[in-house]
Order: sequence, then structure tokens, then C-alpha cells
Amino acid sequence: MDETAQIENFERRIAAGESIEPKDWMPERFRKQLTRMISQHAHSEIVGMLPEGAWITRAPTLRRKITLLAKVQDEGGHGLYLYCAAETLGADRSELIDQLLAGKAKYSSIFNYPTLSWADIGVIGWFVDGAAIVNQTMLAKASYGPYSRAMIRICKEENFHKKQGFEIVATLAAGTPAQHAMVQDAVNRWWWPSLMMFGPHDADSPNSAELKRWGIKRRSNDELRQRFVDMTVPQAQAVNLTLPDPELRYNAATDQWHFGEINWEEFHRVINGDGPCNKERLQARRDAHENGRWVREAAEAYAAKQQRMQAA
Ligand code: FAQ
Repeated sequence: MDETAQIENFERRIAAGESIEPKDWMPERFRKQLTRMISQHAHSEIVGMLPEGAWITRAPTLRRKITLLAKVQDEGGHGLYLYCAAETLGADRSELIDQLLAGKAKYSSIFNYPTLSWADIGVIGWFVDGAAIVNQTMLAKASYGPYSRAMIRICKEENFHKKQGFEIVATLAAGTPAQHAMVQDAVNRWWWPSLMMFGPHDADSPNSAELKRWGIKRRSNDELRQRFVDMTVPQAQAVNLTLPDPELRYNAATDQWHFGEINWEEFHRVINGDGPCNKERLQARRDAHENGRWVREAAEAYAAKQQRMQAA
């Protein structure tokens, strides 16, 4: 088949809802877009372990500590599935990690904000995992098989994460006035950065048209953000917390919650490396990579020894 026929066949398969698998023919641009998105997603999961990881030693009870430890480990596991999914496209995992450590790769803006109180752990589960579920439930229907299958598994775990977060939030919100104030403060700090997770407005999103045409994104950034707001407002009302947006109001005509404008200057500053914790997050990843060097070297030496023994 010549390339025009290959592209026609590929687009016909996408239109018919078929899943594209690693050994199938695909346009180079499709491979590049997916590698970009999946590797950014993998980095987000790994860097995303840091804000909550900081509270493992300070969890208020043994039950909370065990649950948080399991959640943070889950995020590490998600990163590993996603690096594997990127490898099915021909990417080299160590190159992807080098790009992250060199500050050349993007990861989700949300993980560049600090976790100042225990209530932040609840709010991250509720908002950040909640937003991730909205986005990833859509990606579970993406046209690339390894990515969509990873998303199905990841979403199941994110659902548990969201529930444990909302339970912390509900407990604090129904607690003493000081506990209620602590969780309201966390909500006030995390609300807007959580809305930024969905990316720029559709009109300002350079990648969306191509991703939608190829069935990678089934819904736009703005559609998913609206879905998250509509889902979260009643949850906040149920636990007597307010969302920090004076423009928030129900629109009966659309059956949606109207919300105010995001601070896009802040969004661009954070994704370009100048958020409250960007430097700290990258340094923590560089230190972890350096501290793990002996493990990688030992594993490589062991594999080389096994090969020598098999050859002998
Ligand atoms: N942060 O053209 P678009 C989680 C970049 S996982 C940083 O709209 P696209 C689990 C974008 O990359 C959270 N950068 O881009 C968890 C692009 O840059 P480039 C991560 C952002 O790809 C919970 C440029 O702006 N989830 O939370 C952001 O069509 C708790 C133009 O934007 C995923 O990665 C941002 N918020 O749409 C873990 C899901 N938004 O590459 C631990 C997969 C945009 O052209 C604890 N990814 N940018 O230089 C996606 O769904 C999409 O990539 C979007 C962006 C929606 C993030």
C-alpha cells in the first residue's frame, strides 16, 4: 500500500471505532502526539506522588497512613504502566526520564502547588483525582489500545482515591470549627489549580483538533472542565463547603454551573517552570533518581551475569 492508501485505511479504522495496536501502521504524527501525551501523563503520576507523599509521616491515624501510603504507591504504579504504554510506541524510557529531570518535559501543573495541611490530602483526592477521573474515563475510549487499556485499570484505582479523599473532606467539614476552617482553606487554594488541569480553552489548545480527529480525545478541554464543575458543586454543597468563585451560579437553561475565568497568566507561568514548587519537585525527582543509581547498576550487573552464565 502507498502512504495515501495507508492513511485512508488508518482513518477508516479509527472512524469504525477500531483500536490501533503497537504493530499496526500509524502516521508518524499520531505516534508523536501519543508519545508526547502519554509521557507527560506518566511524568505527572510520578511527580504527583510528591505532594501527598510529604504527608505520609504526618497522617493523623494509622488507618489514614496506610490508606495514603497505598494511594501514593498506586500513583507510582500508574506512572509505570504509562511509561510501558509509551514504550509500545518506540519511545526509550530512560530518554523520557532524562527529559523530565532536565526540566524539558511537561507534567501536570497541579503538582507544582504545596500541601500545607492535612486537609490538602483530602482535597487532592476529591478534586485532583476527581478531575483525573473525568479526563481519564474519556481516555479509556481512546483509539490507541495500550493507552486505553491502561486508563481502564487506572480509573478503577482513581475512584478509590477520590472516595478516600472525599471521606477525609467530609470528616473535617463535619468536625470542629477549626477543622472546617482548615478544609475550607484547602478548598480555596486547590479549586482554581484543579480547573487548570484540563488545559487551555478549546480555542487556545493547539493539539486538540488533531487528537480529536484521531479519536485520542473524545471530549474537549472545556467540555471536561464543565463536567467536573457540574459534578463537584453539589458535592461541595453536601458537605457545607463553598467554592471560591463569586461568579458560580446555576444556569437552568443549560442545566450547567456557570463559573468564572481562570487566571491563565498563572497557568502559563506554572507550566513554564515558575510555579510555587516547580524547582522543589524537580530537585526531589533528581535526588530520587540519583539515590536509585546503585539499584539500577546492581540490576544491570545481575542481568549481565545471567547472560554470561547462559552463554557459557
Ligand atoms: N499542565 O493543546 P493542549 C493525575 C500543555 S494525572 C501542564 O490543550 P493537550 C493523577 C500541553 O501539554 C494528571 N501542561 O494539550 C494523579 C501542551 O503542551 P505541549 C495528568 C499542560 O495535550 C492524581 C500545551 O499545554 N493527566 O492527576 C496542562 O491537547 C493525584 C497546550 O495544551 C494527564 O496527563 C496542564 N494542566 O491537552 C496523580 C492526562 N494543560 O506538549 C497523583 C492525559 C495543557 O504542546 C495524585 N493528558 N498543558 O508543549 C491529557 O488529557 C491532555 O494532554 C491535557 C492537555 C488535557 C492535559
